[in-house]
Amino acid sequence: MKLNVLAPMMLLAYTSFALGGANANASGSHDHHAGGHESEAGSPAPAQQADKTILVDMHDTMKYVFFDDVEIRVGEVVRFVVTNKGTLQHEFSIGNAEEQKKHAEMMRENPNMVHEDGNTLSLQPGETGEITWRFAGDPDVIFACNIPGHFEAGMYHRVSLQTGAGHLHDHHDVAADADFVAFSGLEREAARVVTAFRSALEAGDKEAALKYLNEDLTIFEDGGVERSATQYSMGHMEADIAFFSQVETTLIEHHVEQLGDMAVSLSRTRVTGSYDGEAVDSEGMETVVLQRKEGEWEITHIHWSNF
Ligand SMILES: [Cu+2]
Repeated sequence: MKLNVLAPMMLLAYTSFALGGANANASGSHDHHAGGHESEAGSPAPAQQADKTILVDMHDTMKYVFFDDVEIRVGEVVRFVVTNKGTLQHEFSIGNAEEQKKHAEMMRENPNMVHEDGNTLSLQPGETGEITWRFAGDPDVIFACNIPGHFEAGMYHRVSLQTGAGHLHDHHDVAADADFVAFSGLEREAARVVTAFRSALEAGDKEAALKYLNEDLTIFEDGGVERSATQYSMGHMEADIAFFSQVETTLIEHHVEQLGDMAVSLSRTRVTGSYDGEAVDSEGMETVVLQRKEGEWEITHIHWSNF
């Protein structure tokens, strides 16, 4: 919500830059696109015609993080302000499924080509760029990074455009699936603490793991309660370390919200492999509450469940 407040300010800041639109970007390297690159999914538009602005982060985890619901109607003009949060180059390209497939093939054949068509933003690490797009035509739209290997690693986001006016929820289930974002807020400091704690458990480093726990924390686990870091270290912790160091855990979903000096982390993991000779294939859910004390984030509550 806070990010939305920034949008009008940023709009002012970008107006002069955006007047040239996508054509200005394209003119240097692709003369045949100088008239504006048409796509089955629509065409570039001037930023001042935008009906709304959507902020997007790109991460080396091959994920786009959208800071607003990606509910777009056919005919709507949307301005995307995109930041590359990673250490690799990434793209934010708009097209329909067929175009994105072709684009990916082209990039594979010619990995060093710089893509500056009107439908593609190509950003270096740390860079922010923007693209304003009028969605018209094919309602099956894919945002994709076509750097070789990235699309294949899951760096795309598919949306079905809403048709007609005022019927946003006609296709609610479909839209909910298409807009599902599995990872959000992972750039936050509190998210790093949760990840570091998990890594320490997996590495079997009890001392490192304990550094992230507030002494007065509460842990709910398997129907039991532990009411301090000391109690945990003398209780379940050994078993948790033994378990996590033997199995393979894969994050399915992870969201971190930070509100002042409090943060909440919600995650789901897939746990596979074997533990003490028994095959394991289960899902774990974890809720972690953190507090910031003297500038440092500490875990004050954990709730784990497995099924
Ligand atoms: Cu990428």
